[in-house]
Amino acid sequence: QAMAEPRTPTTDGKLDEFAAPSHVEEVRDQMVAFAGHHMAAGRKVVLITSGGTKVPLESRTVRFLDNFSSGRRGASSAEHFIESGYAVIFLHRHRSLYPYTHMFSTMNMLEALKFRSEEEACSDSAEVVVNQQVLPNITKVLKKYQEVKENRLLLSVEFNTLSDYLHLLKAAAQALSTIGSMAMFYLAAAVSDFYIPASEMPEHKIQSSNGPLQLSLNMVPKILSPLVKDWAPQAFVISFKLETDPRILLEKARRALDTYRHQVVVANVLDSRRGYVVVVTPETQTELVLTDEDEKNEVEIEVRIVSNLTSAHNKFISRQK
Ligand code: 9Z3
Repeated sequence: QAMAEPRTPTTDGKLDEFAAPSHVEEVRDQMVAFAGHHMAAGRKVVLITSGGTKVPLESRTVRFLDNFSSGRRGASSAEHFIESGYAVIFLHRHRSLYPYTHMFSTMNMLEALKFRSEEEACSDSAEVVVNQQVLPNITKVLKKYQEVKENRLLLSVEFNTLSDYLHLLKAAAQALSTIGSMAMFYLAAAVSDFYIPASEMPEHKIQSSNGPLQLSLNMVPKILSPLVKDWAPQAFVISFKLETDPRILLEKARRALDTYRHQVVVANVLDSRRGYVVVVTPETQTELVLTDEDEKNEVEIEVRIVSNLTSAHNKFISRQK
């Protein structure tokens, strides 16, 4: 039996309740220039969102609600999109995982460095080099990173709060509407469904001397709705659906497609997200799975996700023509 759910408010896209970051116009101009440059070179552009949003409880924020996402999905996908010929706008949570550095994120930088020679170690101007035993594939990654930088294939934009995220996503959608169906949205960020409106937020730190804390949170309006309908109606749009209960995953994914009428939902369960996802479209349902063999060879599931979506995007573009 279908669950009854309260309707989530939609938005006409005005975002009045959310404070815009001061640099939003500047970022929009950068994104317009980026999209135009790559469109002229015949390159498709994907906007990737990555990492979790932060919802402050106080306006001088000491405490906040966070959504879980390490940013690994987004960072790894960015690399595979670039490998497939896309230019990438990487809209990510400050300090979440980043393309090309994400594989080194757990390492201690000092463990990867050594003095060129033992004698030199005493001098302040000693030359320091990378210990290739600790970072065996560093040359390959560095070469790739520099190539990407030189060809300006990656535009990095950061967010912290839910408000930043909403305004920057809107700006990105407006910027990418200039390139029509050549644009893809890959919305992997974990976005809060709840927030405290500015008018109800205390300015100062909430005091525990006032006793237990009761929070009342508003529903965040569904940004996917104006994105698909108004801001970038020609683009190829993919949202992600995250659940912890696998029994409701596919139903929720289908419901999202029905509600927002975009092209694809990638459905995943928190615990198995690294090795199993389902790519859901109105007509199809495709399971992508990593085998034990894949895991041994350190294959990332993002390579399969990106390959599936880039071919779907190509078909989408040729149908528009
Ligand atoms: C995802 O489902 C991503 O795949 C993960 C990736 C966040 C699980 P990591 O960053 O994890 O590699 O650690 N993202 C979407 C999450 C989300 O909030 N989706 C909303 C929902 O499920 C819809 S937009 O309701």
